[in-house]
Amino acid sequence: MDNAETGGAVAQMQNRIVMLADFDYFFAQCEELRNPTLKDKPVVVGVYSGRTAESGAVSTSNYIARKLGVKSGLPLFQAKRKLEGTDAVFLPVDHIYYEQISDRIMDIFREYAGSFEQVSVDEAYLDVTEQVKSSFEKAKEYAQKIKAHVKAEVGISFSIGIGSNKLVAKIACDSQKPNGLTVVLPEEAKAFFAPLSIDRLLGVGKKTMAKMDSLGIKTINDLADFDVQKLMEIWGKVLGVYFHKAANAIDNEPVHESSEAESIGRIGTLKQDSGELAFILQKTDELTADVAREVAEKKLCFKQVSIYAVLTDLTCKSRSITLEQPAKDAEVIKKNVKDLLEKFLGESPLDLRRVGVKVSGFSGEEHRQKQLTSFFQSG
Ligand code: DGT
Ligand code: CA
Ligand code: CA
Repeated sequence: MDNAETGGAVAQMQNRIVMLADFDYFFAQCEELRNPTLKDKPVVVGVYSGRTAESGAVSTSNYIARKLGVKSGLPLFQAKRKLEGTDAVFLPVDHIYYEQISDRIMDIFREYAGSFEQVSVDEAYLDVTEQVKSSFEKAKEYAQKIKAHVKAEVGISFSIGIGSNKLVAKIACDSQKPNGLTVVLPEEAKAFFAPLSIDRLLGVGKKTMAKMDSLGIKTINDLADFDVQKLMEIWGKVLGVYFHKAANAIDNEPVHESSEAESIGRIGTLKQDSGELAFILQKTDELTADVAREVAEKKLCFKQVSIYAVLTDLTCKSRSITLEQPAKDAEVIKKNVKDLLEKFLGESPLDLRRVGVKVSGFSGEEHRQKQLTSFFQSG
């Protein structure tokens, strides 16, 4: 290999362009999407623990509610108190609906990305190096195009951070929400990180933060300047080196389609509300066929089968069963869905409006391979 070639390979590694997209106030935005009259009201999506009508915590809230002090994690009774006298709307989480919207957006992202990695229901990395020919200027326009596409097709807004690696993209994205678009050029990254608190780095939790604080490390700049040998003595080689590199905005982790779905599911609306097993099974059989097809494509085996039911009062219920042996066939899904549904219908006083089928607890050749790879990468 001659010098020019080696130089080229290094340059290519250095000129990566990575985006992190994070959907704005996601669960609450989904609720606004299905009911636009919510948009000018405080909206709180809560996880109701079910013991009393008031017990539970805020999952997320829209920005109107946030301005009034209602944020993720706040107990619901406190949220109610803070929003007393307003026309606030409280809603229960509807994960299936949010996942459906998320899936549609992720599919659009895939069209734009060279490599793609979904991190959670509302976050994904896109490596767009080739698509924008290593130009940050083009990357910014490209991001605007993706935002406009998703807004027009799905109706959801999100924030994007752009940087030369995943870490910079993530920190850039967090710096400006909602509907943000933040570009941090490679030569700006260290200065951009410098004043931030160390807990902005992945892996710095409360305990690590307290320890670093006792060493006089408060900002990312303090950490970047701290002797890497000492970091390694305290946290071990892997973590010590990671902290040092992260503080210096260095991150070589590739964007890769991760072991992806932890579950595969489909949901559909019944032609009419119903509590009748045979009628509902027509729908679940259709959904099962789709689920089984995806399971086969991905060469997976599953150990859990679940049903979802959205009732006429719009509450959402689910039931699951764990199989004795991992399975991969549609017939296994069908049989268990039928058993679960039969039992559920016997207990439910209300008819069903929508119904869903899901499998999870995956194993299988590809799944095992991916787990091994990610184990060695993280070690
Ligand atoms: P953002 O990104 O600041 O505009 O707002 P979100 O709501 O999208 O927040 P994010 O990205 O941290 O979380 C994505 C979703 O995860 C959010 O819509 C609801 C859920 N979530 C976040 N924090 C909590 C929490 O503390 N408890 C529960 N139950 N769910 C949470
Ligand atoms: Ca978000
Ligand atoms: Ca997020």
